[in-house]
Amino acid sequence: MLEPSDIQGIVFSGYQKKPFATYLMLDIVEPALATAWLRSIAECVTTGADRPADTCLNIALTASALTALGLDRDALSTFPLELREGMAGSETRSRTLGDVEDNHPDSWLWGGPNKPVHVLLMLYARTENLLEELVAQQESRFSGALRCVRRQDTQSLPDRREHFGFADGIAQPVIDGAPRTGVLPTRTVEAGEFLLGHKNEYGKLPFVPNVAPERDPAGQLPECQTEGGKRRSLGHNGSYLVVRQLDQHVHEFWSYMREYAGASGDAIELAAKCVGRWPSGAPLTLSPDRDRPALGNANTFGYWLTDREGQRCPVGAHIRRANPRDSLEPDPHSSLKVSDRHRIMRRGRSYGPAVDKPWSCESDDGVQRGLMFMGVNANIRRQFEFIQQTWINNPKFSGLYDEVDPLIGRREGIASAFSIPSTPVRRRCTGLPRFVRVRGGEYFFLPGLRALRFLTTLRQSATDAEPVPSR
Ligand code: N7H
Repeated sequence: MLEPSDIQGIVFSGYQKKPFATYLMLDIVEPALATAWLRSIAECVTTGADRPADTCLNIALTASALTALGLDRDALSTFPLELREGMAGSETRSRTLGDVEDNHPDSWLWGGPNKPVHVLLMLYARTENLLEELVAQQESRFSGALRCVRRQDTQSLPDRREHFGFADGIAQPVIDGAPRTGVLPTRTVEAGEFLLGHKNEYGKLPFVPNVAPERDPAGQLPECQTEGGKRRSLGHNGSYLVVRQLDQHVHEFWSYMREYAGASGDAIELAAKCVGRWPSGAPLTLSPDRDRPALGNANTFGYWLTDREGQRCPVGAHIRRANPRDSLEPDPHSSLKVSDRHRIMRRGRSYGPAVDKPWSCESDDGVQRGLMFMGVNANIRRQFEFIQQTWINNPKFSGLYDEVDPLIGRREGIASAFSIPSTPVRRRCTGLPRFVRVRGGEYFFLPGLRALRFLTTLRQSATDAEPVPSR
């Protein structure tokens, strides 16, 4: 049984009924004040059991924040290396993620070595006014304790589109045992893929961050099952949040599509081949020749039976790389099992003003816009990083040999091509420019509510409080 009241709401919901959202990236300047602030915030966090009419608030913390709040080294060392190092923590990780050259953390607007953040405050509201009130209220609450490194407002685009003009947020894993609101019964994924302390797709209870029992004298945290009950589980009902600020170059994208489609071709069809869905969301594999908005929500499809070679949805299309479903070798059943071990719950939102009719966009207006990508997963290495490294940025993905994801794949050191299987011969687009640039990012711990409250008690008892770390 899941305990929604101990789980932050963002695990279960993208808060679509709250179309206005702002993300505040904060760093802790006064640890003792920050602890007091966190104590008051913990009571305002929206949980999976809440259905607030007007506003929602969720919070996530970096490894440096945990230290600043007084978590000892012993407990911190139980967090995975990815979290402890951070998204930009090593050159190896940056290369793994494709964060090199123009995407390198040195040039990020936040996160990375130059602008570290400790806390991510996610604020959502039903109206613009309610959001402004919420932001102002929060700013006055943390003032003196934390400093705002970056405020990122978001933008809900019409028809749930993202900036290139495609419907987004359609294919999401359904968590086994989660409160379902209006979701048709479908294939579910074990809760442990998105929540710590629960069984995952390997049928295992994976290792969970934990603390020594003497650090939790009041017994606020549950016993840690993987440690035979000898330690307390800090991770229980928590998760990890991957955040990446991705600028989108809409003009670049559509001028490439128009140029490559040629006078007799269809730029929208070519772009749909790159995405794997038509602008309405209709999957190419179900409707290969034209957009059919009636299929805009379709999500129960595979590739193996009808589209193994990618004649409908190219093997290298974005959605097929990000979730190959049943199309991996050796057979559809094993493939689905493998794919289910690399799912991610996408909770991102767009930022920057929408481009009117992006497909006919004639010039670059120079305005910053993009996607604040947010992915919830219980194992950053096996889920987000695997998708990014082994599927999206892998030139040898599924029988391909020298190309990467056409939308978001890296561009350095590879042919920057995209193959479209067709009869009698495949079509091949070359010289794809960079359509997306990484402008910031970080890995966060998304604590459960009990863990969040526990984190506000550490400084009262800590005698060995450490100074605020920069990372
Ligand atoms: Fe992607 N886009 O708008 O073109 N994505 N994505 N994504 N993406 C999807 O199925 C997009 C990014 C996934 O289960 C759709 O909801 C853009 C990252 C996954 O079939 C569209 C950016 C990662 C899926 C886009 C971006 C992913 C998916 C189809 C960056 C993970 C579900 C709508 C600016 C590393 C696949 C839908 C499935 C779908 C777009 C980034 C992952 C339209 C513009 C960084 C797992």
